[in-house]
Amino acid sequence: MTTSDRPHILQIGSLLPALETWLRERYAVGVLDEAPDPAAFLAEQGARFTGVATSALYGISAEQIAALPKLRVISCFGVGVDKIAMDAARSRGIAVGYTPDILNDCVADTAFALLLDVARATPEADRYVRSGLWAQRGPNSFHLGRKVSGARLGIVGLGRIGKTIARRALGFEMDIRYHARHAVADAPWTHEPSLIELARWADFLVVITAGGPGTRHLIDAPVLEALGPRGFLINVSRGSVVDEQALVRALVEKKIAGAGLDVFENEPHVPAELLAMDSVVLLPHIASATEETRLAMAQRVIDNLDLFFAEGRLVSEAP
Ligand code: NAP
Ligand code: 8YV
Repeated sequence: MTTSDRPHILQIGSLLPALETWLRERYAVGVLDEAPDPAAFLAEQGARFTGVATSALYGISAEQIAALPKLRVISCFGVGVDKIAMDAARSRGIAVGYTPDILNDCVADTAFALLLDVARATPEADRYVRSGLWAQRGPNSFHLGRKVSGARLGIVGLGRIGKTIARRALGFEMDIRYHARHAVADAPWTHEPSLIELARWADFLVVITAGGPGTRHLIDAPVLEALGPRGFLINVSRGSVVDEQALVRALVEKKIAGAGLDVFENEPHVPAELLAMDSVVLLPHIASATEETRLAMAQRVIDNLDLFFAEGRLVSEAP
């Protein structure tokens, strides 16, 4: 393919530097958020793009898709497609590629990091040492944590990542149950059709459903109430799945014991109450963020585009 034959790809926002390099080696790339007026850029140049490279964080809106009349493929860096206007893409027969499975290990590892951190209060303990309080107050002066090994783990969403989290939990000899709309045929763990009952039973409730309107505020005040004053919430799915105001109230009123959060309703903004609490551990949406996994995700973004432009199909097509 000569340089002038290259398909034109619209890059929605900044991506992993290696991915940006690989895109430019293969395609004619225009970057939407580098344009001084992105809407004017789309109106003037939208008709030249046949592909889009985006991420789970940026997605692509129905309005943006409408401004790309020749668009044939969207390749997303990430597995969550809640920010991609899937209906608008489907109605035009636009293929949507994503990066499933590649990130299961790292997201599951992060869920466990958060779970151990909240149970054993390791970030708070680290602050205790650094602030000099340990030296001042002496041995055994830090409060006791909660035991993870053998505890009850409730998983909300037993998909690719949920199953990987469950397998991690076997190593901790945890008692595992899960909630999803459907029982998973090949899963040896108990399916709990009632989310409230799962929360009532669990010591740790780990949320790893898809995002989007179908799961908005699935974790609400009654679920948190059921989790109870000795229960911990971990969220590595999407901020939208948890009613954040209800969560803040539950934490302030000590209706739950603590929370480990990688995702928030209005990223990168985190409610001020959470920033001031020792009972929460807060991460900046980094569950998949290792060099190995992010590079593998970038490779899949490229592979999806390359295969689409060569053969009209994708390595991983979003359902
Ligand atoms: P997946 O294989 O599609 O699994 C999604 C699970 O959610 C399924 O078990 C599904 O089961 C369940 N679910 C969907 N709607 C539900 C509802 N209303 N109530 C209860 N359960 C529901 O997806 P995955 O690859 O494991 O990824 C899951 C999500 O993790 C992604 O969509 C993304 O949002 C998030 N994620 C976050 C990060 C991060 O950086 N924090 C990284 C990667 C992924 P049923 O259909 O039977 O209900
Ligand atoms: C993002 C994620 O892709 O895969 C997902 O759904 O949320 C993450 O892995 C990542 O934050 C990069 O945008």
